[in-house]
Amino acid sequence: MDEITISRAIVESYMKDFMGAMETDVAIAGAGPAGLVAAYYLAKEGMKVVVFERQLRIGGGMAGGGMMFNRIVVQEEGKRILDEFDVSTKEYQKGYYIADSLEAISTICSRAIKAGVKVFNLISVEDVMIREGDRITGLVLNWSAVSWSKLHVDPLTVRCKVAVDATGHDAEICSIVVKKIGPKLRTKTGEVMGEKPMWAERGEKEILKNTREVYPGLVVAGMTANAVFGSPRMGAIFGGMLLSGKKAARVAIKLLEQG
Ligand code: 48F
Repeated sequence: MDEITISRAIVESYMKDFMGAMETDVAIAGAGPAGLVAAYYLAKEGMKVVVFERQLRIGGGMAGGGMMFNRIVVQEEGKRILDEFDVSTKEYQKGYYIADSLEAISTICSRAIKAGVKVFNLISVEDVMIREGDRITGLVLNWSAVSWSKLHVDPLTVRCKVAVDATGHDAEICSIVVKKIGPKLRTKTGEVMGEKPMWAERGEKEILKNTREVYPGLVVAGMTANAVFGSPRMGAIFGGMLLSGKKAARVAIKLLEQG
């Protein structure tokens, strides 16, 4: 056993993937359920996809289920997506299915990676690149440890044809766009309108309509979609996150086809 060989293997293999991430079809911020589901369906269609996740662990809010009870609930349409991923579900009551949140998120992540998605954890998206007449053309990255340590270190940039903001409740990429260039999102106010109080049924209904291109080259998915368009949160029902991820993939593919 040679420690230097182990070190070389890790650095070389990582760098190869990181270099590959410099130019992609779709770059996704956030490896929560919405981001990972979007990534999976994009990769399945042959797109080159990368996901950048701030935290050490993937999965965002899914692993924690509801109030740390590690279970999630999905409705019929959400169950169909879990079936596609081969995640087990049990009918709790007509129209309500329960799944183990750890099985769900680990399986979704595993299937995404096996489909060709490159997931980079411990990297935060801290800015965007806007070119070609008001269009997102890339994401600006830094090690999460840099901001956690309150260091000032300049970032690096990756180019993408389409970016997806799947950063959850804080809609971080959309907020960055508004902060940097003003209220130019395709919302009523042009700004991030902010998520409304818990209303599971409305939140789940509106998330699909809200999952769309919110600025040229930028698609919103998951809780970000509801936060940006001012729709309610929905708590520990996760069907909307899965359906939104799948729709975000369709929206991104359409944008890629349009060129
Ligand atoms: O929060 P998160 O799980 O968002 P989601 O996929 O799902 C929402 C549900 O978990 C739940 C819910 C269900 O009804 O409401 O809350 O929409 O995952 C978002 C991920 O993005 C990461 C963050 O660490 C989390 O894992 N993230 C946030 N900001 C950044 C980021 C950033 N600037 N760069 C990289 N990753």
